[in-house]
Amino acid sequence: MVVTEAGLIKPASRAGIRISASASSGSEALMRFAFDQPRPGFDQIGLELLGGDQVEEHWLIPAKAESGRHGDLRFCQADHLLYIACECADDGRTDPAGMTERLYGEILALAKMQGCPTLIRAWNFMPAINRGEGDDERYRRFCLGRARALEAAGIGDRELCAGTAIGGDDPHLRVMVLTGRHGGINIENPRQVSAYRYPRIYGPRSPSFARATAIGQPDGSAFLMISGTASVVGHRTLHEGDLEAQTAEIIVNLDTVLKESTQRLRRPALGEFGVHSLLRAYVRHAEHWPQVREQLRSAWPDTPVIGLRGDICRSDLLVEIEAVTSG
Ligand code: 3EB
Repeated sequence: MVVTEAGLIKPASRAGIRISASASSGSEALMRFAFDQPRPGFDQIGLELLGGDQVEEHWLIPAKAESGRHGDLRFCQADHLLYIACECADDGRTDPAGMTERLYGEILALAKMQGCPTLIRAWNFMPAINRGEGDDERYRRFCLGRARALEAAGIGDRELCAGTAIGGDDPHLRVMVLTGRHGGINIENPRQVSAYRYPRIYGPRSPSFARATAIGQPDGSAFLMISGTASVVGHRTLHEGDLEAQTAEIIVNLDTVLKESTQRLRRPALGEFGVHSLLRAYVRHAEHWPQVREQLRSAWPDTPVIGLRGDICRSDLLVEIEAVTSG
């Protein structure tokens, strides 16, 4: 993937991706998330929906999509994009490192086999993410398994993608990955140390994700996927125990990623979220959702938001927000 002098990104596929709150005629769904209730054929993330502007998320593509199964993996492929999802029973008590390494190994092998080996976006959900002390914390063990699988597949720090890792109460490890024949462009946040360079104090292997990944659209615009973003500056958590301050810090972090993307990709339209964007907020305590929603409404009044109850992967973090936008 190349950004030319003019800031143009080579399209990731011949068809463009669009996110929508519902199905739409003329487009096929590459990925669908239903947050409110189990619905056949929809991907569940196993978190409680707290509210917001929509109850489903459809990632649509104007191309024929073909679905299939491969062992424990489900996949959907359209044009040069491939979505792979899987869920594994996880009681929240066993060490997730081995299971994560195996699952990621299978996902990366399938992606390669299907001709879409490059990571574009990943989500990870698991129970009891903060259980365990120090390096035994389940999130840290998950990071170890993921890092080993990526390493075995020859995927380096430059080839990571935007990510989310959240804990919930549902007893499954769920991994969802969007890959492509061609990759995207990764954007880091100048206020934050890249997660893949976090120091040893956060675990035996650094988290394998980029702060954001952009892919080119056939019309020359960019589709930007921003990772789960928390109140982290440098590599440290800020505002422990203070919801309002953590949310304000996240808003600054998201704004910084937008500004960085605008400059790197030379697309002024990426500078602000709007009606065409979508925010997903994960809050550790359900009663915190109204406050987060209010702060997001003040920052970006027109932007749709979805609120979910989830545990953030550092126990001192109360809220994390991911985003999709285009321009
Ligand atoms: C952080 O900034 C918050 O391990 O895939 C955010 C998004 C976080 C993704 C991951 C972790 C992950 O470090 C944590």
